[in-house]
Amino acid sequence: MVSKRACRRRDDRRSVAASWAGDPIGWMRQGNHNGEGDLMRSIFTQPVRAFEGGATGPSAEDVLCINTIRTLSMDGVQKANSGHPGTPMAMAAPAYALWQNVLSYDPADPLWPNRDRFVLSIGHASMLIYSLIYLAGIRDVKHGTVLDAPSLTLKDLEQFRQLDSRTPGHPEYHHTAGVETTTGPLGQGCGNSVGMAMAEKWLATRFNKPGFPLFDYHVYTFCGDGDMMEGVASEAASVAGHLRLGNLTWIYDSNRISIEGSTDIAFTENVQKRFEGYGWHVLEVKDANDQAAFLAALADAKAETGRPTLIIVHSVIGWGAPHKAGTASAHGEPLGDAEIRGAKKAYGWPEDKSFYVPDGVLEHFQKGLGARGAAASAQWKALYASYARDYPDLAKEVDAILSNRLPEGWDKDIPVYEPSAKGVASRQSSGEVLNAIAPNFPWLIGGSADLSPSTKTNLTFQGAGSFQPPEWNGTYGGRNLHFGVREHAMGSICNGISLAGIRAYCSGFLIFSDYMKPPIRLSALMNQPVVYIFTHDSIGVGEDGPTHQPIEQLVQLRATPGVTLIRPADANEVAEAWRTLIPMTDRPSVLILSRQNLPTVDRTVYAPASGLAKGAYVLGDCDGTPDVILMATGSEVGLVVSAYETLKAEGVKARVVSMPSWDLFEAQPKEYRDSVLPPTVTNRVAVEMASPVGWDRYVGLSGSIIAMHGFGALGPGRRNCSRNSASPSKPSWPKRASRWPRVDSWPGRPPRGAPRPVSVTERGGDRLLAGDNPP
Ligand SMILES: Cc1ncc(C[n+]2csc(CCOP(=O)(O)OP(=O)(O)O)c2C)c(N)n1
Ligand SMILES: [Mg+2]
Repeated sequence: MVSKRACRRRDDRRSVAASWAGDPIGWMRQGNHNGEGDLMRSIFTQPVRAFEGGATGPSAEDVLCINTIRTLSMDGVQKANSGHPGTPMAMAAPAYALWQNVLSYDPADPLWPNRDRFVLSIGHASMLIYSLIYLAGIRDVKHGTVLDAPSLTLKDLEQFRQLDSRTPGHPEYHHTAGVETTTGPLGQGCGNSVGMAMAEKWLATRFNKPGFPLFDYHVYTFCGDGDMMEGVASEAASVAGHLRLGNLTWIYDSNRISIEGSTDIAFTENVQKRFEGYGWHVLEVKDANDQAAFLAALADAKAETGRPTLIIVHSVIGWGAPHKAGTASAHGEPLGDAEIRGAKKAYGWPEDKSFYVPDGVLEHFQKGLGARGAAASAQWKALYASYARDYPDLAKEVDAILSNRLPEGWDKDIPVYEPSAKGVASRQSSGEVLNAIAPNFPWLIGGSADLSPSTKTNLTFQGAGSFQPPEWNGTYGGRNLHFGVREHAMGSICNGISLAGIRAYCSGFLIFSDYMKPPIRLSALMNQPVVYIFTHDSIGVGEDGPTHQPIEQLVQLRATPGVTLIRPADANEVAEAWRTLIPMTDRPSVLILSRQNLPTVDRTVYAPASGLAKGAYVLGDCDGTPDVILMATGSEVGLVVSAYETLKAEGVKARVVSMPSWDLFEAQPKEYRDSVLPPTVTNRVAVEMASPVGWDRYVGLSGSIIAMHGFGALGPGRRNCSRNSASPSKPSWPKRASRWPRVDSWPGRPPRGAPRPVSVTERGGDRLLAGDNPP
């Protein structure tokens, strides 16, 4: 017997009695997802029994499969002694119904391009997807090849959360075949799924031809209360509603429990109305175990092609656990032996067996999901073979997309810029280079968070078009994406687009990269080559004031493993930056661009911009060993070049190094790095209009860093930068190092209580001219 749970009521006047006639499961519960009506949950009035089948119920085999998922999940968490058992137990039934009856997925070919996508945005419920992957017999994939071996074995499930296991705590893309995206940070899977649905629309518009529906897959996302609370999911839902993505279905596990207990303490809004407001089609399934109702909702969702669908599914977390069902303690800790035995008893399961997979379960999956997926993928492959005969050029593109190759000649029109003292803003030259590449790279698509006139990322050539639904007089084949003012979703969506093989870029002001940290990090974790373009890269933004002046953003981005950051110094470095980053298809890149003009360096006098590919290079040099090395990135390279010229004229042996990418530089062999920054030359100055953190690595203990310690100041950009001698507009460098600018040489508003910055002089800057090379 399952004990009765204490009844928690929001309003005692409301009736808590509810009896669902004909409910085969034998538990009663009342309330809805909106916080309206009674909120009585997990009240068991009868023993929890396994499904009984019948007209609306699942078959005996189905029940066996569902309970196998539940018990594997419980056992996996218990053995690991950590994890989240409750939601896999509760959502096993809808997950099984979706996979077994609806999902178009061939377990024998997890790379089949037109497969439906399943995203587990509730990544903490990872045992759910691992159990499904195992039971469905999804094959393993290595380096883009499907192997004749399962992605997961029962042994892998037993290794849940262990070092080097195939079953990490949260599902990881590339690590476990069958996982479509890395999830765990709540809300991200939702954002990714919108990107995947957009990618499908784009692919269908470009490649589908009469009689050749090459791309018509559907994207299904399992999300929870946490996802519904996260802003990124709301932003993404708003985008999906606007874009009328009828190929997207979110299944919301409304168990009204999260870590701190009932969601009544923090989350009482009307989700249904919210999503209806976004333009979604909203359905409700009152009982997660009601297979018939859930399948009907899925059919309804599929039939609705003009709007995304949210299916709100009411469930009881930890369903079946005698004492923990419906409580937060079923969320994120092992159930314990007694609860596991009780739950197994309730399921009609052998209580003593662990990781038990009854005979016939694997076969049953093969009869449903397996057979349906195999037929669909075989049919698609035959279709594609005739498509390749009829449309060879388009098929070539599809092949390149699917194998992560670049189109031939993508870089043939990248411009070369003439020297110019006036120069051009790097955001401007970047826009020009992007527009020179994009016509030769048809699946390079992207946009901005409402800033494309400023970030210069609009594709302006004939036929580029805007990605909009036909209802808004647009086409899903457009290449300019309009994310609206939704930076966080923009990054998350771009990860989803990228996971479909399309090359995605997005843009905004560098200061607002703060709003995009999670998706950038996930791009790196998933090796997705999203291009992040951030303009207005320094205090040169001026009039907008300190709120808009990036200081610590470069440090954060440089500190993110796997992210390549490039801050080019002039138009030709911008061109080289694009030439370098596009072939990097295994990692995200971040391009940092100026708002203000930057002089275009005369490459007949200084070294060619192709040096950018190595991250740092000697731009201007002296004969013999330099007495001082000046290094900078982006807009500050112009400053150090003028300092270099001044010092040179004074007979000082100086070297100037342009250092657009620490990451690329660190990837060079030691000999190269030492040739640029010889270890014996310790008189070094680094200049960057941003936080000094990290530059110590290159200037050493005796070097100097001219950087920012405050938040910048309010004022026109030129004046902001030129209030002292370190001026891009009026460069004039003191002859004596003792008069070099202080470390916080640019005007700034230091945070209250911040320590006084140390001056260059104090750090040994006067040794620069004295030629004293301390060890
Ligand atoms: C962005 C983010 N914040 C916090 C967490 C930590 N966390 C993991 S699960 C969870 C609660 C999620 O609640 P819900 O989605 O309702 O899941 P359920 O308890 O129903 O399984 C939290 C806060 C996280 N994974 N991601
Ligand atoms: Mg919940």
